[in-house]
Amino acid sequence: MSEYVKREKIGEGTYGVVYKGYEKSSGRLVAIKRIRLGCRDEGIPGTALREVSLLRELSHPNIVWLQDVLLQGAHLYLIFEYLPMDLRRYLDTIPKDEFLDHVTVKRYLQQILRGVVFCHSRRILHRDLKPQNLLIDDHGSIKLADFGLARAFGVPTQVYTHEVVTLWYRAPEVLLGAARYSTPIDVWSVGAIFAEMVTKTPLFHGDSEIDQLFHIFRILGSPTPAVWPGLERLPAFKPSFPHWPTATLSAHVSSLSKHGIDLLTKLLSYDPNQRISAKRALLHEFFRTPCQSQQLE
Ligand code: INR
Repeated sequence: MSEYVKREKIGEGTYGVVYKGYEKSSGRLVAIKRIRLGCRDEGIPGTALREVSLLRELSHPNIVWLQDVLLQGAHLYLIFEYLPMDLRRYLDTIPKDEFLDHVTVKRYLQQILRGVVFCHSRRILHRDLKPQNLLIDDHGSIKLADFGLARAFGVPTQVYTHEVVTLWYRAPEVLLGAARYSTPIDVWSVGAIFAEMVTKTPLFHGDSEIDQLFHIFRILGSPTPAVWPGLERLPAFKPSFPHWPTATLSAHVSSLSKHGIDLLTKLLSYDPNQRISAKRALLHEFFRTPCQSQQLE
């Protein structure tokens, strides 16, 4: 850590505190994530360290770069590139009656999907994509942070400060206890984030796993084995779940264009096997037009 200077705390991630800092040699700003390891002699499991080290090779314009991994005493320090803002904070700075313009929404969504495709093509899942770990700069770039850490450390139910982990971006197959899940879980999160960029409000804001599931059911209609084969075999599925009628997503994102609604619907398909992949999403008609105005697209 002697090569870096740690300054103020800028965040509290799932695994530890994030500080702003800089690299002494270059003066370059960095984000320093301090992860407390288990008890003194417990140390970091070798597998976790190997997982984290692999993330250093994830070099892509839409992935926050992990430039260094340092083990010091009871802490693991992850040194990341620094970006001045996260998407959650940015959406919160927009005045009440104003919204992100649709050109920005489209450019952000495209970049988010490019970052996701890059990770998925390397079989790395994010597992916890949300506006708080999408970082933005002053030049229109958006980058994914926190990628791959879930595999190294697991997704806990509480962050280290006891703050609860948000369920708002969690895919229904995860909420229903699927034993095996894959890349579609991140695509679902991207869909929920897309809607939130349009409205500035979380699309599904549950406060428990069942409440989260029912928020999804109310907005998309309750899933049936017809749209989601195998649904009734998922561990947490109950035939007694309420049957909300098939609903129209468009009512919740009314300013979105026809192509936008179509893409959002495909990102939020119930059946993970039918859900569009991040790669295919980038080929969707929605991205064929740059969209000049809110009305045009
Ligand atoms: C900012 C954060 C700016 N930049 C909060 C923040 C407020 C304003 O967390 C952050 C990060 C950054 C950050 O610049 N690089 C990273 C966060 C994370 C990784 S993580 C890298 O993993 O999401 O906590």
